[in-house]
Amino acid sequence: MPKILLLMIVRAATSKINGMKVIYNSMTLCVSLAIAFGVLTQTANAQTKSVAKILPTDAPADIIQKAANVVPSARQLRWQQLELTAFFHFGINTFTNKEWGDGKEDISLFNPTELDAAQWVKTMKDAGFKQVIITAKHHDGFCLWPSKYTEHSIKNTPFKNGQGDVVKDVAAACKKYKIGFGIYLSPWDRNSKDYGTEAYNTYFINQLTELLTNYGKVDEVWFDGANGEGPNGKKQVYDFDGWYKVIRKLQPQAVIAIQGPDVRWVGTESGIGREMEWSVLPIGEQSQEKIQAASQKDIMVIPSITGKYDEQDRGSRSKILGAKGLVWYPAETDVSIRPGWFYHPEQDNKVKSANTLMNIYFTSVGRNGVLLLNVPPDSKGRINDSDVTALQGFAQKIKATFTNNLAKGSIVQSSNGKNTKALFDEKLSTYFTTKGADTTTTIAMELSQTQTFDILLLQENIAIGQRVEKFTAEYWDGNQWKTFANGTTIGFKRLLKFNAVTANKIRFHILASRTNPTLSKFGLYKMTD
Ligand code: FUL
Repeated sequence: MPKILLLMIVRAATSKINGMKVIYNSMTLCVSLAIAFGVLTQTANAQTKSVAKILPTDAPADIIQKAANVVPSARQLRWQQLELTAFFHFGINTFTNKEWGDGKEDISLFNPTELDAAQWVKTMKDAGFKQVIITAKHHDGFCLWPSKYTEHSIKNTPFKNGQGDVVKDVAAACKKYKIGFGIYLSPWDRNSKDYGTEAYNTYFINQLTELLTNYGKVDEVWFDGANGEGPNGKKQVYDFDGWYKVIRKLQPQAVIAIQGPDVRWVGTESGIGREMEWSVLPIGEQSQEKIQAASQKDIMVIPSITGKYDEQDRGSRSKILGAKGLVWYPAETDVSIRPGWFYHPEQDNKVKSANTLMNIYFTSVGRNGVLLLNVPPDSKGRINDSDVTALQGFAQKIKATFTNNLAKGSIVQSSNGKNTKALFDEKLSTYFTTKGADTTTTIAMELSQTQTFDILLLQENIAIGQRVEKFTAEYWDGNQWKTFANGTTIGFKRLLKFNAVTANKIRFHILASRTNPTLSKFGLYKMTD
C-alpha cells in the first residue's frame, strides 16, 4: 500500500480513538470544575474568540457574522506570519537508510562525523525560513537528546562518547540565528516496552517535560497521528489532553500542530494546499462542548472538524451554515525537499529544484497556509550541498520576484472604501476596508507607469478574522476591461499566477465577503526566470 494511504488510514483511525479519549477527559474535567466552583452554566457558556457557538435560534446571517468574527489566538497569529518553517528529520534512520525504524536498530550506528546544527539553521535562515522543527524522537523511539527515561538515546551512542545532544545544538543555533524552535515528538514508539499501557503516557509526559524545560523557548510542538503497534503488539490510547496541559503550562506560546488544537494538517504531503482555504471551520456539537468544557480561555482539545480532511471545501457558507460551532484552525502544508523524509544518499539527485520550491511556495503560503518544508541532514550531520543549492536558488527567486511591488505608487480610488494607503504600507495591522456595512467594493488603480506583471498578491488582516469569499481582478487593454485573476478565499496570503499582462489601469472587485472586507496588502509582481 502506498505510504501516504497507509498514513491516511492510520491518521483517520487515530483521530477516532483520540476523539473518544478526548470526550472522556473533557467530561471528567468539566465535572470537576463544576464541583469545585459550582459554575457549571458559566463553564458551558465560556467562549474564546477563536471559537464561536452557534445557537439553534441563529439565522444564516447570524452564523455568517459569527464566522467573520472568529479570530486566531496570539500564538496562531504569530505562527501564520512565519510563512516559511522547516523540518529536520534526523535520527537513527539517517544511519540505517530507512524511513521508518522498527525500534530494534543498533544505536551504535549513530555517529555523525561533522555534525553542525548551526549550518542547518543558517541554511534555512538564509533561505528565508523563520522556524525549524527537529525530530527529537521518531517512531523508532530513538531520542536525539540524553533522556533520563530510556537507554535508547544518544547518550548510549559513540557520538561524542555519549555526551552529544542534538536537540540542544539545534536550540542553541536557533537562538544564535534568532529563529523559532520546535519539537517533533512521535507519540508512536516502536521501542518503548511500556507502549500500549498507561505507563507510556507517563513516559511521554516525562519526555515532553524534559524537552520543554531544558532547551529554552519552544515555539511549536508537532504530533503526528501515526498510532501503530508497539514492541508488545499493543496499541496506545494517547492522553493528548494531558500532554496539551503540560505544553500550555511549560511553553504557553507554542502552537501544538497536527494532532493538536492550534494547527491543522492541510491533508496532503505534496506541498499543495487548497485554492479555497478557510481558517474558520465548522465543528459538531460534541466538539463545541468539549472545547468549551476544557477551558474558559484557551482551546485545549483537537477540534473535530465536520467533513473529510481532504475535501476541497472545508469552510464555505454551505459548510458552516449547518454547523454547531466554529473554530479558527489554520492549515500547515508539509512536504519534503526530497522523496523521503529522512536522508538517503541515492536521493541526492532527486532534490526539488528552486523552481519546484517556488511552485510550492505559491501552493502553500500563497494559499493561506504555512509551509513546513523538510530538509533532512545527511549522515555526516550536515545539510547536503544539493539541498543547500536548491534553497539558495529558491531564496534568490523569492527576493528577485517580490522586492518590487509594481502597484505601489498607484493612484487608488474606491467610492465606498476607506484607507487605501494601507494597501502599500507593508503592515498587517493597517488595512483597507469598506464604509458602512458594505460587503462588496471596487478598488481602481492607475499605475504610476505601464507595467508588465504575472503575479497578484493579496492579504487580509486576519487578526480581525477571515472574511473575503470572492474576488476578481481586471486590466484595461486600451479598449475594454479583461479579467486576469479571480478566486474565492484570501486569508493571510493569497498568490495568483497568470499569463503576463501589460497595463496601466486595473480594477479589483471584492464580490462577496462575510462582513466588511479587509485588505492589508495588494501587490503586483513579475516572476523572475
Ligand atoms: C508522517 C511520519 O510517519 C513520517 O515519517 C514523517 O515524520 C511525516 C512528517 O509524518 O506521518
